[in-house]
Amino acid sequence: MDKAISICRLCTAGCPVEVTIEGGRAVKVVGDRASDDYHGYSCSKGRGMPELHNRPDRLLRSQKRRPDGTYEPIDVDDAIAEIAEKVRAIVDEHGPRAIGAYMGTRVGDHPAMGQLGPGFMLALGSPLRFSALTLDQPGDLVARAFHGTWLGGETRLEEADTWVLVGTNPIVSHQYFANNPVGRITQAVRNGCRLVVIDPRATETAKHAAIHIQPRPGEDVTILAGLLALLFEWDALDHAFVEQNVVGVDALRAAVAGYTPEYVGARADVPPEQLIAAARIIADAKKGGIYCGTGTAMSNLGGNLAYYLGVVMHSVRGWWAREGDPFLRPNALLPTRPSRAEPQNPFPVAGFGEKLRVRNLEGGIYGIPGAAIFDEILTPGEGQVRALFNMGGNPLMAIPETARAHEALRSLDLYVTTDVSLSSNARDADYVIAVTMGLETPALSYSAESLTHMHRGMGIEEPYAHYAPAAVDPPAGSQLIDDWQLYYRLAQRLGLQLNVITASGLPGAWDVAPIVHPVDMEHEPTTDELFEIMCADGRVPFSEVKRHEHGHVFEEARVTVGPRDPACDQHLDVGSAEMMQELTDQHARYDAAVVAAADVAFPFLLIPRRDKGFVNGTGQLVARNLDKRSYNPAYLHPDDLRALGLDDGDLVCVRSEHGDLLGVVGRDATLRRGVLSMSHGFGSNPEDPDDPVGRGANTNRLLSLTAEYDRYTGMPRMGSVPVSVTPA
Ligand SMILES: Nc1nc2c(c(=O)[nH]1)N[C@H]1C(S)=C(S)[C@@H](COP(=O)(O)OP(=O)(O)OC[C@H]3O[C@@H](n4cnc5c(=O)[nH]c(N)nc54)[C@H](O)[C@@H]3O)O[C@H]1N2
Ligand SMILES: Nc1nc2c(c(=O)[nH]1)N[C@H]1C(S)=C(S)[C@@H](COP(=O)(O)OP(=O)(O)OC[C@H]3O[C@@H](n4cnc5c(=O)[nH]c(N)nc54)[C@H](O)[C@@H]3O)O[C@H]1N2
Ligand code: SF4
Ligand SMILES: [Mo]
Repeated sequence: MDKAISICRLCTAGCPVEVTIEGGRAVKVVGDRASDDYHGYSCSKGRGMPELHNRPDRLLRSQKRRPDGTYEPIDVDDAIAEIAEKVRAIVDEHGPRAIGAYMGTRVGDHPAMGQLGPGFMLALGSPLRFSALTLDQPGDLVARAFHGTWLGGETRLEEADTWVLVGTNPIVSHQYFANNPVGRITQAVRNGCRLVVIDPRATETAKHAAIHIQPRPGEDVTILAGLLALLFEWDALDHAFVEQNVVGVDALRAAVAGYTPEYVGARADVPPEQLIAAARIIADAKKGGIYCGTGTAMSNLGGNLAYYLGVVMHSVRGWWAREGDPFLRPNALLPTRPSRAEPQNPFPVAGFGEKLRVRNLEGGIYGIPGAAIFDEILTPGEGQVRALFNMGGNPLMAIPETARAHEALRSLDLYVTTDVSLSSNARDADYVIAVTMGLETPALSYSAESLTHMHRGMGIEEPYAHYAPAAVDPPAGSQLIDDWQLYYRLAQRLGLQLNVITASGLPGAWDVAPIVHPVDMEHEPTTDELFEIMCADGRVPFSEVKRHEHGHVFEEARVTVGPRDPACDQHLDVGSAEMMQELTDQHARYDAAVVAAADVAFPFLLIPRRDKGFVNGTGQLVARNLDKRSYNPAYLHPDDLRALGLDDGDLVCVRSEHGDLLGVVGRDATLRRGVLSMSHGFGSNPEDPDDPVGRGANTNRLLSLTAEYDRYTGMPRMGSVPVSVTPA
């Protein structure tokens, strides 16, 4: 029995793990106790990696679709040769824009893939990299565009007097406080930090809250505006900070004025005293923070305004890190960013990206709207997308309107995906390239760092870095490649030059000149050689990182927030005209009678949640989760179950205005009544019969891409969706 150290890459927490190996296969995974920064932390998903790697339906060879829809194994280099020929023919006839890519979450598994996948599209000359981020929390970036950026970054949880968590459950999701959220939150609370949690469910995180507001879903803007209104009423602004760094205060004061505790209480269905008590905690906190999550984003068309009010709260309370404070997320493998106690102006959200052919959408700081992908495929005319590369995502199931997704994917001249099983999504592909899984490839704590700009939860708070060689061999008899090798070999055949880009800013925000390193296109590099290039401009030499088997916090790479540049004349904007208009409109549009009428036909509100046992659609059929199930229950409050005459495990039909699904009921006493809480990424390929117990149900069948959507990112309503529930 051997042991090896590796990194779990199932989520962006990237926990170091100790793998027990028998006969070349992983048999046990636990958190690595010798780790500097994680101290042995891991979660049940990470510990389930052996089962995932050794899954009985593991794809051992690449597959090609036959005309009758079945698949036959194909040698991977033959597959790549055929794909290259098809790409060449499509580009020759229709130009590079006819080739699209969809960037999903599994790109993060393999840092080299994060470089060479997008690099392939860049080299091809196609701008159409549809991004899963635009169906996630694009509001986080959009909000910072409207607000501007505090170059000093934020405060550490451990130093905060309060933290406000809106529609996020980090103890399960790890999207914030990633290196052991439960331990860090427990300790912070013990040290006097008072959490305010806003969530229709009494989550694992809410259990640690001083105040848990359990509102009607979809009212985060209402509640945040209400909290800000109280701060104005009590004059609880950090005047010194505001004076020097902030503009737009009067506009903000005017726009939130109508959000009184009584109004908020009635609209969000929460006790006004609770709102006042939460505002008290915020008003008293000298240091603090606020994070929103997918609950907020899904229910608010991506969450632009809610996330905006979040950063606004930081600014009016002066909660940002000050000169002399630690600079969080300083990077270790990549170059760092400016770290001064000063504001940087708002920057453009869009207006510079690829124009899409549908719904007036366009690329922006958030990337290319994933919500446009099916229309770009199905709409004939110049620029029509005819080939799609799926880079680690699940376009069939993760995007609303599954029937249309299926139609679009199957209509393509060429659909190529990488996968580790013949998943529901893979069953729409012409070529399924069988790839290695995490423990079978070298690991590097790179992905979270490279995503620092994309979401406030990304990046590693400490100057921490970790490299680990492959821990186990690929399964016996398999022919697998790393995801990045597909794009490298395609580029080779097409005569394209790929590059590694180690520093890149956001247009208009961080105009960091890209540092471009050409990749040797003659001799295929190893993954380690690519890592070497990717770390070339980092703060800690790759060779140094490699010396620390268990990962390491590099003290020499620590950064302290520096003084304000005396010449700084920039500001943060808490009163963006566009955001204030939206705030006023949302107040004016609200009509209690309309809400009550909607409740009659569709008495429940569907909301999203993350499952402890799965990461989106990964791991469904390997049910090593806590309940030994491979489906996503349709969770309801026990009183709602009783009223509907339903019990745990019953089959139900869930209907919305846009579609229906067959689901399995789950009992959840932590829910607010009247909500149906379900996770996504489950379900069958539309060609197959529904299998609610075996494969779960796809909530994206209940949603519409066009009924209501954000004008920038195209993100539709994906939470707080009116539905009915009836026994099936
Ligand atoms: N175990 C696990 N971890 C994951 C994932 C996973 O699938 N499983 N997915 C990963 C991904 S891709 C992401 S983006 C992150 C997401 O990370 P989070 O955003 O933290 O996701 P959740 O844990 O679902 O927390 C969302 C919370 O919002 C609540 N909610 C729903 N609707 C509303 C609403 O209208 N208002 C408010 N205030 N709350 C609402 C839900 O009850 C839920 O508790 O997690 C990542 N980590
Ligand atoms: N209704 C609804 N829809 C949502 C959300 C929601 O809350 N509700 N959340 C949204 C969010 S936040 C996100 S981030 C997206 C997620 O969107 P995606 O990234 O598109 O979806 P995933 O399910 O993470 O995709 C994982 C895919 O990778 C395959 N796979 C599994 N393991 C491996 C591996 O080791 N290597 C490779 N190459 N492939 C593998 C799986 O078969 C699957 O097809 O979904 C969004 N969609
Ligand atoms: S928190 Fe994320 S990275 Fe850590 S063990 Fe769990 S799934 Fe893996
Ligand atoms: Mo996500």
